[in-house]
Amino acid sequence: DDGYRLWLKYDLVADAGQRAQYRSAAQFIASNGSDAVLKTATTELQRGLQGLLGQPVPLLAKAESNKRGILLLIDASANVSGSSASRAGFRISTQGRNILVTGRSGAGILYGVFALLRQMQTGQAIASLNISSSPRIQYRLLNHWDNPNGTVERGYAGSSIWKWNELPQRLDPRYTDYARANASIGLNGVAINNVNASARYLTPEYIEKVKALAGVMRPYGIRVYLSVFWAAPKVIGGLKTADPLDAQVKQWWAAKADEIYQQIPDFGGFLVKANSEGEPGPQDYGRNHAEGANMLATALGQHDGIVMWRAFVYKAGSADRFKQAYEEFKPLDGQFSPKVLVQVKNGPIDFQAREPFHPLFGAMPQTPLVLEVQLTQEYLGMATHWVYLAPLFKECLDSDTQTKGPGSTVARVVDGSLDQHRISGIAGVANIGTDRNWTGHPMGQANWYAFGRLAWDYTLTSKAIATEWTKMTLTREPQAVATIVDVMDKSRDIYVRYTTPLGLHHIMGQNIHYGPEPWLAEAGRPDWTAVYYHKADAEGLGFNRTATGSNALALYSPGVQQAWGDPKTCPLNYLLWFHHVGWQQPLRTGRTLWNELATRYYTGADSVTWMQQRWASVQPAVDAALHADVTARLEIQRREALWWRDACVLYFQTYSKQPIPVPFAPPTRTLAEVKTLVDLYQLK
Ligand code: BDP
Repeated sequence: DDGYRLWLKYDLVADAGQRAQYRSAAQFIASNGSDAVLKTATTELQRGLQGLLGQPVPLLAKAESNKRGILLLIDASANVSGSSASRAGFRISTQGRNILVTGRSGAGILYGVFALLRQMQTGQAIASLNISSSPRIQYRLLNHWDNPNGTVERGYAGSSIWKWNELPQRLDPRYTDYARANASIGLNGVAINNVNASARYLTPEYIEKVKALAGVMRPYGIRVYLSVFWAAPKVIGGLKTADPLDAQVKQWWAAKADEIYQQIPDFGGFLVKANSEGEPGPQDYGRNHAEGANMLATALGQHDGIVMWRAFVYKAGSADRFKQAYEEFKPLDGQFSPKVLVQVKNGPIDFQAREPFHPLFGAMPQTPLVLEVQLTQEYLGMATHWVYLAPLFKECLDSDTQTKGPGSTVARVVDGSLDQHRISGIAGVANIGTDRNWTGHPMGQANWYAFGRLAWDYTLTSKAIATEWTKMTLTREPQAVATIVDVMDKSRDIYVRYTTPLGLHHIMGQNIHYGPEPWLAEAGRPDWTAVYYHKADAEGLGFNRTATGSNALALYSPGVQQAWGDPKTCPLNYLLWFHHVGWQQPLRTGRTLWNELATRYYTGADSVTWMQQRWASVQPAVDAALHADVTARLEIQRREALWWRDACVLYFQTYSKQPIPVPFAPPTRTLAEVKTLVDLYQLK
């Protein structure tokens, strides 16, 4: 198994009794209408059933009374659960002899078909069905950080899947397989290029290429979006300025939007990184983010598109990077046009293995906020460490901002229900590329899958999603499924333990963001170093963000401040995010900070051995090539967990001056030796 088929394998149902039941329930497919997405649904159902049942299932114009079959019906008044605004919901029900899939649109039916196939892929009964489901979040996007030259920023699975040199004439079949995979998990949008955007995408030549891609996505209910380069009017428009209040600039963008919509009538809109990490933006002209975003919203005019304006900004100079996005954006709440959503990363720094939720969630009630998470494992071991990310996503979504009393979760900010927003969105930075198995690490597929499933319904549990995925992708053998799901479920906590326990953050290798480099003290800016964040000294460790420190804690609601503000009661997972704690300070665990820290590094690294053992035990139930691939990656992970452990305990020990606690054996290499390892990765 080369992994190309992802979770859409549709292999023959092995259990003969179950197969017979499915066969008798699916003797034909009948559908109404000529909607293009409905047609996709019909084809997909035929394809899925053919594989699962091992026999072709005919497509009929209408139900046959003496047979049992599956009816796909677009019904504008279909009774689907959830928000009445959603056209994407579906219902699957048993109606007499038949299974009926209804939805208010072709897309609804398509999602229903994938849900029905999933029932069979995971071995559920289909005798009496009553499933109703609607997406909780409206715009569910992947963000590709792909460049025109085929590279992918922070991509670890090969090159970009978009072959710009071949477009628009040749459409790589992978585009269709990609669209299909996204649709199967409920995603409905794709921003196809890097947020550090090239202006080139807005040239007529590229718009034609994008149009060709949009043509592939459309039958799967997916809209295409572009990341735009703020200074495009200057770079490709020949204007002298990109000032959002300049009449010519406004006109240029409006004309550009018209040009795009003429080619791509269902174009989704713009994603913008401005005045961030050296990118140009409205502030270059003394304007603010709202003035920039609103100008683009106006340029979209009557077209059905949106602007997703990123809040990932951190100006050099202010005392704590943690606070900078908040300081720039919070005052603008209420100033954004109705077509604008502000896109906020899950945490205040940058996709660390664990972050407290971003303080902007709950703080901008008048602005719809898109939650941005990262599927590509920039800070989580790239494509060699097995880290299942659903627990990370859930941790953020389930966090209670308490801004409107208890239960004001990030999820309810994002889905718009907390503040009654008309539009809502979620974005995942894609982890796919041209690698045959799409994601490099075979287990990375689960992160793509889990993102889609949570974007659709964030109330699903990480374990339930892992179970579905494992059954569809790896094995149906119950013991193996349980073992794999258990490893997945614990994998993220294990990664945190051997890299950044107790709330440490941003102590990774410079630029590559791989491996440990806690001693990093000089970089392009102070907030790109490690010492800026961990603040180790003779007394202790951690960033004091309470009132006696940077006071970033004050950005949260009083309830959250209370929960995190006292080092004695602050959850240990966030401790060093908010407190500078003495090395000898006893923690709730009964150990001192130093002993707890060392214990976590040691047990974390040892847990990788546990992962290896668990994975070895499922060998008979999993494809041999895939099993060997993961086994090899786990060996690398084990080696690198030891690298992290040794680097961090030896380095922090130079401050704590404490011995490695029993029963752990001190590292057999010196700090100087470990320090050279990161140079190998950075090609120094
Ligand atoms: C950081 C990445 C950088 C991205 C940036 C962003 O290191 O490559 O451009 O985020 O999100 O995580 O804009």
